[in-house]
Amino acid sequence: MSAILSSCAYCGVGCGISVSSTQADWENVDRSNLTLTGDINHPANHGHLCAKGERLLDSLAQPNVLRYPILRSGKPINWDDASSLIADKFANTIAEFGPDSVALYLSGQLLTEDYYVANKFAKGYLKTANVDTNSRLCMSSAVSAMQGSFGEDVVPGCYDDIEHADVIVLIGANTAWTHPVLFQRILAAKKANHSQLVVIDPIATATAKQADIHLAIKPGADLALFHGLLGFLADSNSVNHDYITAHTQGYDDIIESAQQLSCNLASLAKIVGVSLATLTQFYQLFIDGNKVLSASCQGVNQSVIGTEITQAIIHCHLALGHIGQAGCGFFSLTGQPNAMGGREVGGLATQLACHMGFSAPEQQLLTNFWQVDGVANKKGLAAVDMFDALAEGKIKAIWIMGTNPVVSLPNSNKVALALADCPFVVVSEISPDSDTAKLADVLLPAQGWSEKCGTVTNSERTISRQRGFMMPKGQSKPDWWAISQVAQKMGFQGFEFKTNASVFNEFARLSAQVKQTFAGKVFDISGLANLTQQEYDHLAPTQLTYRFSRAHWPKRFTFI
Ligand SMILES: Nc1nc2c(c(=O)[nH]1)N[C@H]1C(S)=C(S)[C@@H](COP(=O)(O)OP(=O)(O)OC[C@H]3O[C@@H](n4cnc5c(=O)[nH]c(N)nc54)[C@H](O)[C@@H]3O)O[C@H]1N2
Ligand SMILES: Nc1nc2c(c(=O)[nH]1)N[C@H]1C(S)=C(S)[C@@H](COP(=O)(O)OP(=O)(O)OC[C@H]3O[C@@H](n4cnc5c(=O)[nH]c(N)nc54)[C@H](O)[C@@H]3O)O[C@H]1N2
Ligand code: SF4
Ligand SMILES: [Mo]
Repeated sequence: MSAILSSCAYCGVGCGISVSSTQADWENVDRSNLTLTGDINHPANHGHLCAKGERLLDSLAQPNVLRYPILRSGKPINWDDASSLIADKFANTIAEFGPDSVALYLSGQLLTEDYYVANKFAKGYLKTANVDTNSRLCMSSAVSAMQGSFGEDVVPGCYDDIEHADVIVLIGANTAWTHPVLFQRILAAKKANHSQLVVIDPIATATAKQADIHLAIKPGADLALFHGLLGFLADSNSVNHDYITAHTQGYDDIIESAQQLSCNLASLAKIVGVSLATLTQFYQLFIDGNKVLSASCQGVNQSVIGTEITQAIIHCHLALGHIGQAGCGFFSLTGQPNAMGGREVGGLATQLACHMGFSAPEQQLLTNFWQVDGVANKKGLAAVDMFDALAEGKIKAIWIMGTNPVVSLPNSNKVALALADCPFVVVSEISPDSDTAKLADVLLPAQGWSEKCGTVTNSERTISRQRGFMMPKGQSKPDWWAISQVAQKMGFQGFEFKTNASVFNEFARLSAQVKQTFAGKVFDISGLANLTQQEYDHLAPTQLTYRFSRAHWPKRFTFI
């Protein structure tokens, strides 16, 4: 019996799995010889799995797998011709209409290696930052808030904080359903440590039903709730002024408006939509519970004021000086298995790789590292704007990977019509049946979860290996390989990658260079640069640690 360790593909908890086979030979392994369990040594789940993870092997029986590249007419085409066609169409479109007439729309379900190569291709070679991802739909509010408050998209909390917390506050998150293994851990910690669970959600969800306090607030009232809490912390002399003076900026600018809310708690309770007793019970618990951990998800992120709400939550922790200490502070739950990895390679239209922005020195670093004549010099179009530009005919060629925007973006009819009218649509998929795949001029077969190899980064920024254990079906290929083929056909040098390890190494070397050049950068995977193939193959889950302590944090945190 031999086992392969990999990761669950379904959510941002990022559980480790172990797939065992009774067959000695992994090549041509048969599904009936496989068993799947949780990886007891993985720090995200310590062997636990939820119902979805336990049934991962059932997904292998997918009825209609895409095996070969095909054209819209249904005619099969070989990879060589398909990549030549895509290269020609992208090159001609750029020649006629400029770099911003093309776009890539990616997915938090891709691997970090796929994401890295896609970004390099678009921002370094096509010279457009029109590269966005479905992670925009879940994570952009949290990203902007952390960039604003901490100076970089860095998540202070981690799963271990759950056991150290006295109070856990879930805001806009139905964690019992959407991050079940983490929720079981919260319930276990609650039982063992008598910690309190607060759930803030307009609906009495399965999560809320397990809470000690459920604040069934009005939708969107989170902003008033947390801004009022900041005022309450000040009113009750709980604010850590030494910390604020030494490590933050902007407190004085916002505290007055916060206290305008907290000075009349009865009217604040009305605005928020809860009773005065519930409001004050929660506020008092935030002070009395020594260590408070707040975690938010889509009820906050998908709000039009999601960034402001997230910042209001962070402000309360900053005011107490409770950031970067065990068991307290802010934590952002990511939805997709690799939303975090995508953010790290710069998978959003609004950033460059390794948490860089578009300043001249940051562009220059990438220009030198990739040995190109300049990179995209301004932000590109974010998801919704990208599809608006598509509908307006401004984007004339698009490559969609690992996501089904016809279903998942708002205004789906508009998205479908825009794709139908777009002169050239490429879709990389594992299935020909998705609504988006049906609109592709060229449909490329991607490798599915059981076949592909690379890395993913979970909610608590642990990088884990995904390891394929099934032979890829038909001519399906890794997404990074497909992009590299097209890039080479366009005459670009720098896409001669032979393995996923070589892609990862380049990314890690870039991180080392960024860290060396910009001393204040917190994102740092330089320790993983230059892994040998064997080291990469055996890479154990590795967590990026950010030191938020006074000694190590170079920037001031900001009240915005
Ligand atoms: N089974 C399953 N699990 C999944 C996924 C899946 O498709 N299926 N998808 C994964 C992905 S990509 C994501 S992003 C996550 C999503 O994970 P969650 O965010 O936990 O999931 P949602 O169901 O969107 O829960 C959002 C909650 O916010 C509440 N809410 C709505 N408006 C407000 C508001 O104004 N304020 C507050 N405080 N709450 C509000 C809603 O009532 C809801 O309970 O799940 C991940 N896990
Ligand atoms: N109404 C409504 N809309 C929503 C949401 C909501 O709660 N309600 N939630 C939003 C959120 S948070 C999210 S994250 C999005 C999710 O929206 P999508 O990203 O559209 O979600 P999926 O259905 O998971 O689409 C993934 C696609 O990738 C394909 N695929 C699977 N594995 C691979 C692979 O390895 N490579 C490639 N190339 N393709 C692969 C699958 O066949 C599938 O078609 O939806 C958003 N839209
Ligand atoms: S909690 Fe998420 S990552 Fe873990 S087994 Fe369930 S779906 Fe997979
Ligand atoms: Mo999501």
